[in-house]
Amino acid sequence: MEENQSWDEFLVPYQQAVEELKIKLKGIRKQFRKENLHTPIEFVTGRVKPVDSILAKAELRNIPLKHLETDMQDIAGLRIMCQFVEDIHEVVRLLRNRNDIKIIEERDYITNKKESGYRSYHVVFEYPVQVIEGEKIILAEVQIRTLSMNFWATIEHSLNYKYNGEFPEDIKLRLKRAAEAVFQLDEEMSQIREEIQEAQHMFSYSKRSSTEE
Ligand code: 0O2
Repeated sequence: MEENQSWDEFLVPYQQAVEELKIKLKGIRKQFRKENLHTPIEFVTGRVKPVDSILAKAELRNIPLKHLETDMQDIAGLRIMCQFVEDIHEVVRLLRNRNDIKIIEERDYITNKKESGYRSYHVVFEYPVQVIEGEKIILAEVQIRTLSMNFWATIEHSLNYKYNGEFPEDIKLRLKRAAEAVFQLDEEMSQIREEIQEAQHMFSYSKRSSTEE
């Protein structure tokens, strides 16, 4: 951010990027549904980080305001919610294949969950935005998670506000237990899905062979 720049001015390309990316990511969902295929994307949200959160994070991480563009990767933030853990990996593959974004970092908090119990897959990428002055490349972050991981993260995030980041030990423990329950739920759902798919496969196979007789 330049010294004489206003927040409104600074945030214009980020707002533009979030709006464009929401449309593009929702477009993936539409295409899957049109083809009558299981869509790996359940829903998409996006936001530009509020100025007070930018300032708080900059102070916490010692990021000078003039380095915001390069050092704060989630001013433009998108979230993709999926039904199953397998869908998260499918979404990551889809993102890697796009040529309108350039991935610069992936953080896999699914395999390596955070100390808090937080699980999600983060992809940081460069995205070109067309502004009046020409093209501006900004950084954006997309967080990809299941519906249940999102449920946990949303509640933990709002409790964080209440406790100002300092959870009492018993709450911390209960949140970790809740995160474990979310993990078990996702596992169970994946297994149920696999069994349904196998049963459908066997059903269509036996139907085919009976009509061929
Ligand atoms: P917001 O906008 O309020 O969500 P790190 O150094 O790893 O702690 P970094 O480098 O910013 O942090 O990257 P990270 O962890 O990949 O991404 C940070 C964002 O991930 C957070 O944004 C949250 O959205 C989410 N996140 C990370 N850890 C947790 C967690 O324990 N609980 C919840 N609910 N969300 C988490 P911000 O900056 O908090 O802002």
